[in-house]
Amino acid sequence: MKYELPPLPYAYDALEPVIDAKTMELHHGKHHATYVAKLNEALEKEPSCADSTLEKLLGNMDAVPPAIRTAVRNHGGGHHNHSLFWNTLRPAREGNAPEGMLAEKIAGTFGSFDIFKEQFAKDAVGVFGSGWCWLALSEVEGLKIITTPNQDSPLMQGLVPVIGLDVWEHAYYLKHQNRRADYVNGWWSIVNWKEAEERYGK
Ligand code: MN3
Repeated sequence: MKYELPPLPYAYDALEPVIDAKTMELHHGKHHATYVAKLNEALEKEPSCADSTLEKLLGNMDAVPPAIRTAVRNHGGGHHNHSLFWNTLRPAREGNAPEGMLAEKIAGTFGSFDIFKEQFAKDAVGVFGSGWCWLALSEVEGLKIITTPNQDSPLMQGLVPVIGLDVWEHAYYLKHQNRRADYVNGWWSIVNWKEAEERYGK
């Protein structure tokens, strides 16, 4: 199966002022498109992987043939991470917060939504180099905050990503330069919690 760059569910400028249109254009149209192209290129070399889903490949990296394992890790992870990222964003609004069951679980797990935000932001800002910060679901431990380097997916640790924040410099540098904390802080207003809740429910 050939993977395709999914269209954004909103316009390039929809996430202004947190994420500027130019960043979105490059991030989606160049960075994400490259992950898709290189993932396809790798999979063409290994027809044995053709019938698997990307989730299955990422969830069992040891089963991926060594010849394409690094490519699947980087570009398959990149495609999966970014597809999730775009879908869990929405235009900014004040007082943006989860509702319903996910809100209850976050409060129950971390103490309150504010404590969760504080802990998540600290971990996101603290990622050294390029990577991601996630709210992920473990079958055993429930909700947890984790970070991953590069394009590693929580699926590689047997966790299901609920929301993720891309903290690679390409995600924020044009607008925020070195101020990653400003980007993280602004991101709270554009999280699509409705989508996150649906993901959590599944
Ligand atoms: Mn990115």
